[in-house]
Amino acid sequence: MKSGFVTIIGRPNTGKSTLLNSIIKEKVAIVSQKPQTTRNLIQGIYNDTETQIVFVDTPGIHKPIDKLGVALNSQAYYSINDVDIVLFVVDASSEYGKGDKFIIDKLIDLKKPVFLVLNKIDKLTDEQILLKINEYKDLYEFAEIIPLSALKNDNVDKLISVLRGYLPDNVKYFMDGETTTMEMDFRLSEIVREKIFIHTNDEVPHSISCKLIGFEENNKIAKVYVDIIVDRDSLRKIIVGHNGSMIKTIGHEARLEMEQVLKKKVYLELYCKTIKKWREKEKYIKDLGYLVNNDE
Ligand SMILES: Nc1nc2c(ncn2[C@@H]2O[C@H](COP(=O)(O)OP(=O)(O)OP(=O)(O)O)[C@@H](O)[C@H]2O)c(=O)[nH]1
Ligand SMILES: [Mg+2]
Repeated sequence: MKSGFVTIIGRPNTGKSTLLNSIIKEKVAIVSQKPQTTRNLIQGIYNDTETQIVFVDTPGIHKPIDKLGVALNSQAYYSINDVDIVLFVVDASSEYGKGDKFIIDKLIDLKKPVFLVLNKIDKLTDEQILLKINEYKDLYEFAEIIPLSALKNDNVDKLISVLRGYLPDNVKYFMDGETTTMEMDFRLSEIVREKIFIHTNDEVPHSISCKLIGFEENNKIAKVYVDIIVDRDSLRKIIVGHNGSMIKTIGHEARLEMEQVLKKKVYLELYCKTIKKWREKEKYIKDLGYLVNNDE
């Protein structure tokens, strides 16, 4: 029996949450085509007969433009120091850039194994993959370099088998069958946030937050009430849409996904509220759960 904690870090949009879901074989983290989707540390638990690995998905490290951005980065930094092994995920189909260098600099003097995960290799030829490995191998003393495709689930099993050799512990932290430590409140509000990320553009998805404000259930049906918080009144119009069409689409898609997670019928009510400039107010950033702890 081998076990340990592994964090998944990298720039926004490199496929960290997709990788977590692919490893856990369940959707525990929301995913979108837009950067800065993940805002919290999200734990997923991988189990097989000889291994238990607790993976921590993190917000993409970026140049922050508001207090929310600072809080997101600080969660990723916190997780680096809180685990046994670091997976640094890059999008192998994009150019190595300043953002990657910034992260590599953060890893200098880190006395734990760092794996480089070259993700999105489904977009590359074998030759291009080799070129990428060569490009990265001298930038840091990576313990391992693993090319894979999180989306196509290609070579993800290899990552697990290589990780096994680095796990430091031999105790189980969680019961078999447990796939995540995230509370259902959080998972349900995140489903709504994902649909907003998918259906709105520009600053809109980054300006909203979602919070579960009510939950009741019996054997047959769950009633779920979620607040969509926007940071200015003009965004409420966009979220509601023409004749309520946008909020209907968001609600419909979110409800279908909640029914899969809860395995019962769901009645979902969404409310849109304004908290002016919440992304600049530490009180709300904390209240909405985007801080690791009071010291961060
Ligand atoms: N082609 C391809 N696309 C991928 C792969 N992995 C992830 N993606 C896509 O990349 C986009 C970003 O994926 P996420 O998993 O949300 O990325 P992330 O790193 O968690 O992003 P943040 O939470 O914003 O930091 C989505 O559109 C994914 O479908 C992959 O292996 N191949
Ligand atoms: Mg993510």
